[in-house]
Amino acid sequence: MGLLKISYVVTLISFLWVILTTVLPNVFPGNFDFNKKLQDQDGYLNTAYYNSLNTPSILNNKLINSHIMLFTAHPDDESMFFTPSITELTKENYNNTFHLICLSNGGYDGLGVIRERELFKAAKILDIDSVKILEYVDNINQFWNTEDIINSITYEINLIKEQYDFSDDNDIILLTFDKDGVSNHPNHKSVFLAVEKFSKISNVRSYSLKSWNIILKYSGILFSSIEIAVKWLCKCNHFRSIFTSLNIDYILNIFDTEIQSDSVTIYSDLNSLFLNYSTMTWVHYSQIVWFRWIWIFTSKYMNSNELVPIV
Ligand SMILES: *[C@@H]1O[C@H](CO)[C@@H](O)[C@H](O)[C@H]1NC(C)=O
Ligand SMILES: CC(=O)N[C@H]1CO[C@H](CO)[C@@H](O)[C@@H]1O
Repeated sequence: MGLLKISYVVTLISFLWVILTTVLPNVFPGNFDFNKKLQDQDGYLNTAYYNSLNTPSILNNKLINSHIMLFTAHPDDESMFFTPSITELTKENYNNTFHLICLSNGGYDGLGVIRERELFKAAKILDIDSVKILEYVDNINQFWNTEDIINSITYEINLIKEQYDFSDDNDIILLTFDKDGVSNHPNHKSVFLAVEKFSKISNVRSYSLKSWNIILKYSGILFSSIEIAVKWLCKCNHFRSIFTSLNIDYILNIFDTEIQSDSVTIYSDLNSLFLNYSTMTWVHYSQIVWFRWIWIFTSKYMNSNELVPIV
């Protein structure tokens, strides 16, 4: 009986999530007048080129017309943590070129060669323009040397500038983990430390993926749905004042991220969620052990990302 009730609740939340992320943005598409032509050609539910939930903060933060370089530590990091950002930022209207630089081949269990192949396949599905795997040694007990990584970052940036024939650092945006690295993995943290240091000594903008606490992390679509519902409702002054009077920190924070433009929240819609699920299950099959299934269906990182500028 208890199980039946849980399944009702899960079904209800799933329907709610689809309405909030996919149906409502189509009914209220927002008014973005860039690349009109592409919008008009969009056959799929009008969300393949922009999404009224995500597009405003992406435009505010100028995450457009750029070369976005995502630095990860292992093949599958991009699919486990960053898919909402990748599927959103690679949409054609934003005119970004997306580069993935993975610092190791994830060979800790001896599956390096398979995982390299999987990464290239995932990149194809995710519409990533270029992929490179570096030769750092995958080890859950080891930090990588910050200066080494900074040298690698500098080298890769110069390579891309050369390949795509531009010289302005403002055309580049770096993206990586934050100081907690989602899971506290020392390899993840090392990449953050290097990107952080690099962005201090250069003009390159960089963003980190916010690590959530354990409750948010395993909340699947629950808190995402609440956040989006609050965002929709607070467009109406009446609800806004009700919410403000409740004075709940969690909800006030959602307001803040909606109003302040310095952090970018990205939510998947139904289309990109399926894409996320399938890259993880279909492409990174060597990594699908039982606990990864739990991750896929309970992790909030599979349906939303919060990107915070590194300063
Ligand atoms: C697209 O981005 C590139 C830089 O990556 C820029 O040179 C070009 O002008 C942009 N195109 C449009 C239509 O804004
Ligand atoms: C299978 C699928 O849904 N693919 C879509 C995923 O998202 C990208 C970018 O938003 C689209 O270009 C794909 O068609």
